[in-house]
Amino acid sequence: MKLTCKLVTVLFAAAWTLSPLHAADISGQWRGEVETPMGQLKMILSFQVDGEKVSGKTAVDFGGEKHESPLQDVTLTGDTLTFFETVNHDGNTFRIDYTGHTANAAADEISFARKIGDFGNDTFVAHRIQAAATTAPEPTPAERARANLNRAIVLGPDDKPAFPDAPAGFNTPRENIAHGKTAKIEYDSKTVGTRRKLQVYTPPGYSAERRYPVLYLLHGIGGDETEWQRFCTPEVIFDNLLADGKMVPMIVVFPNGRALPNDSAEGNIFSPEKVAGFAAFEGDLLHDVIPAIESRYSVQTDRTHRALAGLSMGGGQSLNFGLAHLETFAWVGAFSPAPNTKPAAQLILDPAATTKQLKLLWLSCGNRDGLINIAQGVHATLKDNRIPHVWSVDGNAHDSTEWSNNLYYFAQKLFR
Ligand code: FER
Repeated sequence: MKLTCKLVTVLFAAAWTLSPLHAADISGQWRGEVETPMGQLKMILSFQVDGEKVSGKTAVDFGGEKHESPLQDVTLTGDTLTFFETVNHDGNTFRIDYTGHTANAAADEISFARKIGDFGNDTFVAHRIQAAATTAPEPTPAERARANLNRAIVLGPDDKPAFPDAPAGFNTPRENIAHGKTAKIEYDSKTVGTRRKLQVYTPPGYSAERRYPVLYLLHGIGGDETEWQRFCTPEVIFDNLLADGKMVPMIVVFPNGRALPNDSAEGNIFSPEKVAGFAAFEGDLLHDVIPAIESRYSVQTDRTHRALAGLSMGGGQSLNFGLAHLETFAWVGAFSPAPNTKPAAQLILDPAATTKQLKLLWLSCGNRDGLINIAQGVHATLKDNRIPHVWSVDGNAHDSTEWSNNLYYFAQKLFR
């Protein structure tokens, strides 16, 4: 009896190991060399196996031209491994499909066939050059966040500029025009429980005799209430636009969007605690910043005279808070929005109401910005729901040229 039991167990175990449905261990790094009509392509394939889930990436060196891309739809069934990658070459995006035969994976060998778009096939054998680290260290939130910045960029047909680069001199100070003032202000925040700083631009000739619309302009993950001034000289852009009669006189408020008792951009700016401060700013903005401004400045206080915009983390905040509070803001702008942007389905709860209430929704990103997938996702959802918006993709990266340029055009559209 005991023996039979043991025999059954042994047979079972043997059947399990031999079963073609039991996938081979493919984790680790594999090197392959592919002979293509255009020369030799060297490739490192890396696979991570996490239970049933397999993920990976390719790192390719093609005659000195290097690129990395994530593997998509990695599936390992029996001895067959399939996945694809999307490659961007000379402005064209195409798909490479891989089929691997893994029967000899235990001997560190996988043979692959590739199908390159609609125009080619080849085969190669990859050899394992490094086994998987037995305990892959979990990436820290900071590493995960930074990795996001290096994502492969895939452009779609809509991803084009909506306007040219700002004209020469748009951000050059001019002597012979009137200048606005930028003041440093403090306010008591019930939300954070501290006294907080912000900056306020008032246009030339600001007078309590009239009431002004207000733009709240938010900074990025490494910034604070002074970041826009360090990056982009917004006061110069506004003074010049006003002098040329291209902008409605408005007050522009630069708050600190990290609503924490310690709201400095020092230390690990990607830490979950610091990032959480950007979400908490919703309460500070609505309940503390806006009332402080409206009690001290001569401003119009209805939704059609309030705009919310920002760069990167501030772009994500503008979408998250602006679209959730159309009773407060009718003008919303996101320049290079960051991964703090809520999933698109959560941003647009009621497409018809959103369309009806918004005066302007502005979404932009540079086509060299590794975060562009965030803005692309928002654009796709807006388009699916037929929500009118500006979608502009130009040739910049995640940089101040991008933000200055967008501020220049966005400011001209406001409050008209
Ligand atoms: C991230 C990558 C970038 C992220 C935030 C950023 C919260 C923000 C960048 C910026 O504000 O410039 O993964 O996660």
